[in-house]
This record gives sequence, C-alpha cells and structure tokens, in this order.
Amino acid sequence: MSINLRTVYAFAREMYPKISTTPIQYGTAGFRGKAEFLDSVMFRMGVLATLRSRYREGAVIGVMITASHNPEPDNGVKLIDPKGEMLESSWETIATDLVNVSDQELEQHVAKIIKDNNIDVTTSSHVFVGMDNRYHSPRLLKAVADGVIALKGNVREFGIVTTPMMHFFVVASNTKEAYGKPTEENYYEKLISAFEKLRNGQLENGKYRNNLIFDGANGVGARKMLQFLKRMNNSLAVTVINQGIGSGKINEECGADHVKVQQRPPISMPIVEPYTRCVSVDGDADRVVYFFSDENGQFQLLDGDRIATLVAGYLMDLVKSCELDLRLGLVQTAYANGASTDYIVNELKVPVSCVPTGVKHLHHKALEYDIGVYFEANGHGTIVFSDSAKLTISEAAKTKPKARDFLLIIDLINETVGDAISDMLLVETILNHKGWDVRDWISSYVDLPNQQLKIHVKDRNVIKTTDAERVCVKPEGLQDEINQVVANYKRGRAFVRPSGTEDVVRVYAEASTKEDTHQLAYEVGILVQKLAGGVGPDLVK
Ligand code: G16
Repeated sequence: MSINLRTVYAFAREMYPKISTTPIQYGTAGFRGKAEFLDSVMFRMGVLATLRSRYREGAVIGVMITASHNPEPDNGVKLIDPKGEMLESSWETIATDLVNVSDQELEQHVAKIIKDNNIDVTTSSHVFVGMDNRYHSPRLLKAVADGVIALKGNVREFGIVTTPMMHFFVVASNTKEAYGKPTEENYYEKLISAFEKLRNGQLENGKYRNNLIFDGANGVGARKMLQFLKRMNNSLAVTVINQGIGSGKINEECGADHVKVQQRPPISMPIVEPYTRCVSVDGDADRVVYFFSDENGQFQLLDGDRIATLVAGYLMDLVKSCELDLRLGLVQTAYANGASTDYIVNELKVPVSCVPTGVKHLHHKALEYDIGVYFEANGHGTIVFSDSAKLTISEAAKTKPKARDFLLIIDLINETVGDAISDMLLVETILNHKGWDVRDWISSYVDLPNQQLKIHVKDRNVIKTTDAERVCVKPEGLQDEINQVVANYKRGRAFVRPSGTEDVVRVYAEASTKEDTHQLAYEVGILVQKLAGGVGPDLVK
C-alpha cells in the first residue's frame, strides 16, 4: 500500500483548515476547547491515531470525542492506547506539535513524524472512533475519520458511546476478544451477567434497599444506563434523571463534577426519602459520585475517596478470606481528603501513593500492585489486577466459593479505565453483600470539610508544581505565602495547580471546620489572583 502525504494537506486545506493561531496544548486528558475551533485538531488526531496504530504494529488505537465534565459548547478528544491506557506521554508532545503546525507545514511535519519514529507506512492501521452526545460531536467524528482515511487507515465508528465503552472496545479487540467482544451488546452482557450472578437473586439485604436515583448529567451516561436497565432482569431499581431529553444541557447544574465541586444535589432531583442512595455521573460517564440527604435535609457526599476505601476494604476482606498472598495498594491524588488517607493508612493498613491529577498517572501507578485500586476524589477510577493475581484467584476458585465471587467481581470491573456505570454496579454489589445503607458507608470516617475554587488568570501556565502537585514552585514566593496562610488553620491543607481541561487555576483547601475551609480557600485564591496574574472579577467571600 502506498500513501500520499499530499492528501493530508489537501484534506486540511479544503475541509479542516486551521482557523486559530492560539497555541493549543495537550491537557490532563487530551485536547479540549470550544467546539468551533476543534475541526482541524480532530482531523489531525485522526492522522495521529493512524500513525500510532502503525507504530504499534497495527494494534487498534481509540479516539473518543468528548469534553467530559466541561460545559456543552466545549468538546475534546481522548486518545486510547492499545492496552486501554491513555496515549503514552512521549506521544503527547508529538500530538501537541502536530495540532499546532500550520496547514502549509502539515505535509512535511507528518513526514517528519514518520521518519523520527521509524513508522512503516505500508502496514495496516486500525482506529476505533466514538463520541458523546454533544450536538457538535458527529461533525468532529467525521473529521477524525477523514484523518484516518487520508492515510489509508481502517476506521470503525461506534457512534454515541461512553468513554469507558471505547476503552473496553479497544482492549477487547487488541486482546483478540479475551477481554470481551468489541461490541456494545457484549459490553452490557459482560457487566450485567457478572452483576446478576453476584446478586444471586438477593435484591435487598440488611439495611441495603434496592432503590437508586441516577443523575445522567444529560449526557451519554443517561442513555446507556437506560440501555442497561432494558437488559437487566429488574436486578436493580433505578430512576434515571437528567436524561438529556428536552432543554437540559450536558453537565449544567447536574453531573458528577457539579455535585462534587458545588457539594449540592443536581437539578431535577425528585423528592425522596432521607438516606436514599443517589448517584451522579459526568458527561462521558467515566466518573461517578454518590450522595444523599439526611433526615435534616442536609446534603452528604460520598465521593471517589469513599468509593476507593469501600472497594479497597472489601477486596482486602476477599483476599484474606480466600487466604491469597496478593499485594493490594491504593492510588490517590492531592485532592484526596486527608481523612480518607488517614483511614486507608491507619485502619485499612493498605499502602497508599499520591500522584499528579489525571487517570493516566493513577492507572500507571496502580499497575505496580497485584491489585491496584485508584480513584480521584472526583470519582474517576477503577481497579486493575495483574495477570498473576488473576491466575492466583482462578486457581483458588477451583476449591473456594469466595474466590469464585472474586472472579465475578473482576468481570464486573472495567479495568481499562474509570467507568461510572461499572463502578456503580460494583458499589451496589458491595453494599448489598455487606447489608449496608449509606449511613453505614459514610460512618467509616469523617471527611474534613473541603472546598475547591476556580481562579481565572491571564496565563495558567505561569503556575508550575512539583511533589504530585502539592507544592507550587512558580511563581516564586507563592508557595511561601500559601504556607504562611495554611499555618493559621487547624488541620489546614491547600494547594494550587493549573487545570488541564479548563482555562483556570484550581485551588483546593481543607481544614477542621467549614468556616475555616472557606476562609482558607478564599485567602489562597486571593494569593493566586495577586501573584499569578488574576483576571476577571474579584473573589467573593
Ligand atoms: C479529566 C481527567 C481527570 C481529571 C479531570 C480534571 O476528567 O481525566 O483525571 O481529574 O479531567 O482535570 P483538571 O483538574 O486538570 O482540569 P474528565 O472527566 O473531564 O475527562
């Protein structure tokens, strides 16, 4: 097969011209921005995915069109490597350079990528593409597909799917279906079958009630949850709200990010009994958080840290009761509530590590354990099992019924990436097995009050951090000032970092009381405005 790089330029010039000269950078999870500026980025990512597939000897590379938790006018692209991981970091630079060259330089630049990476352009290449339900996603999907076609790659479109479904399809295909079949139907089938076997007809147990409110963030997660319910034998009673029908916008006053950051319920919440389990996913259904209202109507959050501790505790019990010699570890980021880390270390006695924000970092670290549990506080996470751990559990399953449950738990988990629906089914299984309600779950430890702020600055890249983003090294002096402020608060902790998905600097603060936390977040926010080039309105206390 011969390819003509002139075609890449022709497509770019005629159909996907680069209309913005503002440099665009690869962020926490790929490229994000206003949808109207993304056509050329998408086309070029189709080109890149094709080259990456050839570089990886024809393995399937995934491309997901989504801006996940961002508002509806935004869109973005997440690239999926052959094992389901996010694009390898050395290729992030290649991707950034490729989206930033001019149309005139494109042909030469692609030739350079091919040469520098020794890519055999005569081999076959396979790219899977899927999208969320934003109104501009189909247009952007076509741009990706054209990028693949321009280099004579094979493209398979999956239509509207969640991000974790795309990761599942990529891994299923690259493992020659050992992980499952790369179809939507098989994805449902695998998860539902494991869930229903684990339920074993026991819909309620102890204080666990079969009743759940599901906030779909008006995104693809709502649609797919409805598809799950159609195929489930009434094994889980779910009311889906924010289904994306009518005027509701994706993530607007709903979804996991809204619930976690604003610490309040989503819009359109029905009136429910106190302590009813409610769950919120984000726009592409790779994050999930739980919440409920107590008898005083007080909102209570069960975020990614809570899911991580629940899951880690449950898996530890399984390891012990099956008498397995497996090392379990937990991975968090700086956003993890200090109380959760104390609980993991002192009560669960599980080793815990802290890495920078972004599932790519967490996933990588989690692979160091036999069983690696990773969750960001925002609800993004999963559990990964090493091949030898799976073998050990399979061996044990020959004689121990508990180990057979363990194998079903592994089937229920989407190991390829955080999967809101799979994580939710796992939490439901654990709560059911334990006979727990949300009161039991939340009582394992008391969260420190915490708050996040978004600060608008002229250039968020002036902020540089180290030590898993817990220390700010630039602008000079900012960390010293933060330290001085934090020292005034009991159990105070705060950090700042540039977002990799939005044009803001994020501030995180926690302290022993709510009032102190608000004051601390406010004071650190003011410092960022002062020392990092704040723009826009002053912070309101
Ligand atoms: C993405 C990443 C997450 C990260 C989040 C926020 O989530 O996949 O790992 O926590 O962005 O990142 P930042 O603080 O850098 O903006 P999503 O759900 O938007 O894809």
